Amino acid sequence: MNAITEHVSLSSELDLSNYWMPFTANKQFKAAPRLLKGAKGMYYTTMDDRKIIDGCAGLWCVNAGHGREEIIDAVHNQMMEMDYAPSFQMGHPIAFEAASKVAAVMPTGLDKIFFANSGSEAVDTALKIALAYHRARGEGQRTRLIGRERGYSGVGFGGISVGGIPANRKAFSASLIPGVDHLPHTFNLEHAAYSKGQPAWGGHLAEELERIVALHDASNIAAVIVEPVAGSTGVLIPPQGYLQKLREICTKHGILLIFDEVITGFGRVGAATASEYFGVTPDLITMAKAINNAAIPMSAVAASQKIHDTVINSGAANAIELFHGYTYSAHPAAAAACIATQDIYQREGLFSRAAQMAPKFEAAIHKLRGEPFVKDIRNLGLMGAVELEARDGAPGARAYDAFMKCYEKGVMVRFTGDILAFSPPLIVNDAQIEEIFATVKAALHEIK
Ligand code: PXG
Ligand code: PLP
Repeated sequence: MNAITEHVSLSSELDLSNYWMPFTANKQFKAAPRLLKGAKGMYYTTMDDRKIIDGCAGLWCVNAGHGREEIIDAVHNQMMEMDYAPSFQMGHPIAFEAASKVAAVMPTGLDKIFFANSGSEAVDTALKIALAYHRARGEGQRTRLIGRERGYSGVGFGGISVGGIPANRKAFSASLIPGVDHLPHTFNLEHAAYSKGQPAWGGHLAEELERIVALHDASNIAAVIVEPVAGSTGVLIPPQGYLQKLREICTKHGILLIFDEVITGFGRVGAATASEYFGVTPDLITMAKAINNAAIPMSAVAASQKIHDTVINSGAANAIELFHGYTYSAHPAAAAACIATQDIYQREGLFSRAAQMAPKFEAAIHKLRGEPFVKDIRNLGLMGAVELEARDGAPGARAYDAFMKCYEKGVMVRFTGDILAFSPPLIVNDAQIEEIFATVKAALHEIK
């Protein structure tokens, strides 16, 4: 026990000193901890027995709502049957079944599923598949990768290299993978503030890809990776025509297009995938989080048949074709949770429910226009952001205060910089949407 932990009135027996928390202001948190002990449906329960409505589906991942008994039962039964089995040179039926379920909701043609355990691993996997593919087809010099400013692709060395978040890269700058360029991000306050859905302005920014391709020559470029809608950096919606243009340019130059759908996959935008929603099919899709309602760590890459077959047919009949995989790839418990989750999505029609609720969500979030400090609001499907004016000399402080006020008032929101982000479970109802944004409004009136 240390001095900090003795102050924890909520949990006097709990030692907070050993757990080094991820992406957390550890000193600040441990001085005033926020501890959750339960979750069901749309709500968390705090240590002091308050109900908190979940405005962000955990970290954009609990799309079917918390504590789904079908998932819990499936995991329990699987663990009783077989807790673990290797996935290297061995198989278990549930892994194949999970792959079929996932393939069924991917865009047509993207039906080869490689499992990993986090979005970051999925991104590393997709980048490696892209390199392996070009090598297998005799273009091994295609090694360059193109990401985007304000992109988040996880925290592996691959992900932070193609990602475009300065803070995530700064300390690791000398060790980023070489040969990466970044497209400009597409957010523009002057031309696209308060856009509902896709901004009309900005499609031309995809042309920047031609400039990068000209600089290096297409023959050296393996892949472009973007989030169809950037989540982490504050819900940046692709301008009209932008993704289509990226697709065209990639196709023209033989460059693979990877959509990082770790957040947008499984209903978030009101369709199974953002690819389907926007009508743009990439060559590879990364997914994680809602793949199994975040019940057990799991992620995956969906690859086109062409990519898969090219790699698979490059080796001898008895040789491993892709030297890649994780101890827990297709872990039986994660696979069981995945199958049960996909069944819930289908049975309850949650992807179309998200599409149905989207106009209500849009109306409710845009009602915050004109409230204190609000300088932009943007939304698509069931994801949205409210950007606040930063406090002079203290970037992020105002959003943190708003987040804390909302939490005190019983609503969980996310904040990144001075942006509040919202992504409720797809089971959210009208009253809960109203409650989330009414609480944010009240909070904005109480902060400085
Ligand atoms: N790609 C994208 C597009 C993501 O959003 C990752 C990769 C990495 O996934 P893992 O499972 O390695 O975390 C992500 C993750 C937030 C937040 O609140 C976003 C993520 C994770 C945690 C918090 O913005 N995105
Ligand atoms: N480090 C060591 C020493 C290992 O033996 C392994 C896997 O066998 C790893 C790292 C990678 O772990 P994982 O497969 O869980 O990614």
